[in-house]
Amino acid sequence: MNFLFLDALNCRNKGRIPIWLMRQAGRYMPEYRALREKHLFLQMCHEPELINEVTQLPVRSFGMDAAILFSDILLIPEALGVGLHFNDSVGPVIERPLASSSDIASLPRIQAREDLSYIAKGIRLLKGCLKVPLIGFAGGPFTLASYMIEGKTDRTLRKTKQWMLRDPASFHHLLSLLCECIIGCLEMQIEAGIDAAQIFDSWAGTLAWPQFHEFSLGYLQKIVQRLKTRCPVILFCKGASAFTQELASIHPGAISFDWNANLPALRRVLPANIAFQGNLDPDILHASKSVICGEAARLLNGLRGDPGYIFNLGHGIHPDTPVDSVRALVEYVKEFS
Ligand code: 1CP
Repeated sequence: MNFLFLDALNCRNKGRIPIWLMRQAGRYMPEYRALREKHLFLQMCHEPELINEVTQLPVRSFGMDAAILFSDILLIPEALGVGLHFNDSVGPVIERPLASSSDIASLPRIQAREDLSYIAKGIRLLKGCLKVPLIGFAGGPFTLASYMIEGKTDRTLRKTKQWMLRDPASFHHLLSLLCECIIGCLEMQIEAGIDAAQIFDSWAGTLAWPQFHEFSLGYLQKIVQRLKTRCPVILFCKGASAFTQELASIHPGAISFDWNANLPALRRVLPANIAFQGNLDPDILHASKSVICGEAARLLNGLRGDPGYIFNLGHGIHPDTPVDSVRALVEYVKEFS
């Protein structure tokens, strides 16, 4: 078993810096595209054998130091009955987006262990064969609420923020309901064997500072408090560097930063017992090998010897990323000393 990732997450890594990449199992990999020719994305998420196979693809091809469960944050909204499909050109589509507070009131109560049991089955299969730690995950309440209201990816989140400001009580009602579903889903994943959990509150960075406190942070705190004694929790928000102090104040195991952050400088303001992850710009993987290694070296040199640093991208790998660039990056980070 390779423990580098877990040691770093516990801020006691004395070996080389571990690496894994957000969206490491995805369309940039030829083996993934071959499977996608035979199955719809959602079928792949629902089928434990395929969860097992796809999760392992990047670990086998590149020697990543951690595996992230092949799944999606939108499986909770799907279980809540709002209808979900993935369109190759527009991405996720929620078929019946929430439009009023009565839509929230009529959402069913779900039990993760029953309604999302296929995820636990996939985790159990993986735990029988993986030689690296397994990261489970869920979306953050604000990010899930935004998909359920917008109906698709829309970086402005105008409908969501207008609802939040017009009727904060019903918006909080939705966030509370989602928070319980997320905790239930992650407790199920922990019982099935994940070694760490990452919360993707990807779109919380669109919030103003007081809004972030009110509509994201308090719910993230509840999730961290409920889970942290059972498994380390990593928080990811795009734009998190503006909220570093706030995220640190809820004592997660680690914070994952996007590429805006000056990571070596942030390390100096983060408590030493919080690990941190990131933050190479995924676009750099489209540059030449020497630029990729040069940018990786800049980060690695700035954080050399830090017992709580995990190398990653600042957000997910783009589907058109050259596979040889990913290989070159992973080899470079693993050989760096
Ligand atoms: O084959 C395909 O067409 C599907 C592409 C794909 C994949 C491989 C989607 C659709 N989701 C995933 C897997 C996925 N999603 C993982 C797996 C583990 C990994 O390899 O990292 C994870 C962690 C996610 C999480 C996820 N899904 C997030 C949060 C992370 C982030 O990027 O901020 C979000 C917002 C989603 C929604 C989603 N699922 C898929 C798409 C295209 C999107 C929209 C994301 C966007 O618009 O950027």
